Amino acid sequence: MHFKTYHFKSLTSTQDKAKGFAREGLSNIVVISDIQTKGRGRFKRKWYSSKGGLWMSILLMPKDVQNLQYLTFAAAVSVAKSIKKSEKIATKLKWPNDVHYNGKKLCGILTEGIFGKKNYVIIGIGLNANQNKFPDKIKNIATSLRIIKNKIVDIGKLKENILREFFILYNEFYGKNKSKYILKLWKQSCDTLGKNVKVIAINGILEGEAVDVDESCNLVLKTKNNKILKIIEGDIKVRY
Ligand code: BT5
Repeated sequence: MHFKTYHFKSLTSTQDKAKGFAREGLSNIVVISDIQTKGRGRFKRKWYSSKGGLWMSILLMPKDVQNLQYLTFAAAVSVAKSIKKSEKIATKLKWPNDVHYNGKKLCGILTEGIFGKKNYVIIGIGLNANQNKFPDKIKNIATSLRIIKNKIVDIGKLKENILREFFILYNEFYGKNKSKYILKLWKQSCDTLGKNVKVIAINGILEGEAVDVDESCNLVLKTKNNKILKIIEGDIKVRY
């Protein structure tokens, strides 16, 4: 698929810029910014976006907008594969939207939909690449490729690889009845399954074994009393 890339020095958020393009009726656009002054995560949380990271958003107009979580998974798989390829680092995926290394967050993904006469989707990828330190608030939970490798990495090459991998998955496997393959790939690199997790869901904290991620991308949790629960969204804490 043909897409156009726009690279900025500074933006509030690449998601916002991509939304602006969507308002103009445009799609198949990749927005990148060296820094973000108002980078965000899920539930309006702050995403620290200093210079050195790869901050990008992919704006698409998919036919199928039934389950956007598959796009989050496709992005996570693409990031992990690209890091493996260019940096030889084996990362793991954590439900629902993280790529991590030894339990520290390396990359977060934010998928947002704009629904109306036309439906747009914006997949935001935030990858800590060349930062060598983090603000106090996240220094114990975040890491970067530079910290892991102790050297500067080639962000341009990573970006190219991630986009190539992502568009292969999007073009060939995203959509009705096809997305299972994305889930399969995601599960192969996920290390949440089989572990005891604490789920911080919208309506409270739950504990149990993460037994599966189902075809709607929900986390399937087995509690101590053998109850099966499906978690649609939330955060999980896994002990590594
Ligand atoms: C995410 O949210 O992980 C999605 C992050 C998406 C960022 C990209 S960058 C390009 C695009 N433009 C944007 O404005 N956003 C997207 P969530 O799962 O809610 O995680 C947010 C939490 O991660 C925060 O509450 C912090 O605890 C932590 N955090 C913030 N900045 C971080 C960073 N740079 N590295 C690791 N963890 C971070």
